[in-house]
Amino acid sequence: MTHRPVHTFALLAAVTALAVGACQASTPTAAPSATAVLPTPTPAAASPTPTPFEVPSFGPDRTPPPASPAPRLSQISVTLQPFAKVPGGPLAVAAPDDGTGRLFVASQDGRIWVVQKDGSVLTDPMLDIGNLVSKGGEQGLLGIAIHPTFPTDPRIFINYTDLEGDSIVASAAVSPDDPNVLDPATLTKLLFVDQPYENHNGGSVQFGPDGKLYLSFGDGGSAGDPMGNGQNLKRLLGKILRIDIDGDPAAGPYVIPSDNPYAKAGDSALPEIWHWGLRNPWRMSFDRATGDLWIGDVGQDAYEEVDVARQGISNLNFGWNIMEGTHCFNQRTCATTGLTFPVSEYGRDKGCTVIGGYVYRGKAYAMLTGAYLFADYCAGTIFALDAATTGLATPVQVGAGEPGQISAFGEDPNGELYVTTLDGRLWRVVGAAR
Ligand SMILES: [Ca+2]
Repeated sequence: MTHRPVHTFALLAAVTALAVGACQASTPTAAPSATAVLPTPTPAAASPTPTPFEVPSFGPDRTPPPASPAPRLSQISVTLQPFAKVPGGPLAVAAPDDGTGRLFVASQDGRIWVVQKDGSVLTDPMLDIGNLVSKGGEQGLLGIAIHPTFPTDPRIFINYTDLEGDSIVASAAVSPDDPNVLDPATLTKLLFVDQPYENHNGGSVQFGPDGKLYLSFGDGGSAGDPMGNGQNLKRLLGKILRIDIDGDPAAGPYVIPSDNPYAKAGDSALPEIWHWGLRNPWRMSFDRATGDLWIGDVGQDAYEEVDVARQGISNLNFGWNIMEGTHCFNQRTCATTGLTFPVSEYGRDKGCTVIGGYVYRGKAYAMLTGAYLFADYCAGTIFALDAATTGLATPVQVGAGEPGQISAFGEDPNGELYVTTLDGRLWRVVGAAR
């Protein structure tokens, strides 16, 4: 098969002059037929058994809301209300649940900004690691998460590409002298992942309801996953990882939770792996009401997809690079046994790079409750799904944002949502009936 044109994650490339070689698409070839008949599935190696883990109670402000009717997606609209201006290409939001109303916004250029509850932005960044970070294209400071017990535990966690283009997960602690400063002297590297190409770095960092740290990594880049990382359990690329950062420091920078599916796999699989078969899971989130993990996995040439792992389920193989969405990608070996299909997908008629969002659980816009909101970077479209969907759901357009700019969603302690755009703005998500 001829070399496929490289889609996509044009994200970020749009805001930099950096022309990543792999992003210079050749003449597109015909997309795989949407009606292609799947070959007879061949038996897969031992199909993984989803493993439940125990989820502790959600805490006083994490009480699941009472059962509510399914969101009426055709009757809601979402608009973006300007809230703050954030320099450097904002692309990730974390909110400390400490009563201050602050938001910590990470920008691609290596800075973290403090946005106060009135939308003003502190003059000095909370942290500036611009001198440690490769920037442009899909590289940079890519993710941020705050320790669940913050500020008792003063650490925040970040994922960035270093000057060699490799991925680093690190922590830094808030200064005891200033709650708006992360002490650079406390910067501690936790995890290193070699990146063979510049694109598909993933980069999302989230704490689960179980208090463990979840990390998303893309397949390593180029196009079509030439190294086969997505399906290789001996690589951290193309995976969601789960680590425990509250272990005994003497045991190392993190420890492997004993209930990780490959915790005791020896040489056959890496113990950090939680889910696999992903291409570029740029943004992911947990539904605070259910504990479900939602993943926006950026597609290759034809299909963008949304994946979900219901609460407590591990070891799902989301199919890349055997499948792109629900369609065979590698036609010669399209063995679908054991694969988990997306809960939603869309084609090039609707966009080209999915930006994973959040299930709305706030109080301000009841009509959005239970809707998973996400976006397409290229089109600027805001989509919704019923978070309780049990089949393949068609995304419903509920709004329009900034084409070529939407980089992420964020959630505050009240469950209200935000959107970042690479042109330097933070927006509030506002719901209405239509
Ligand atoms: Ca998939």
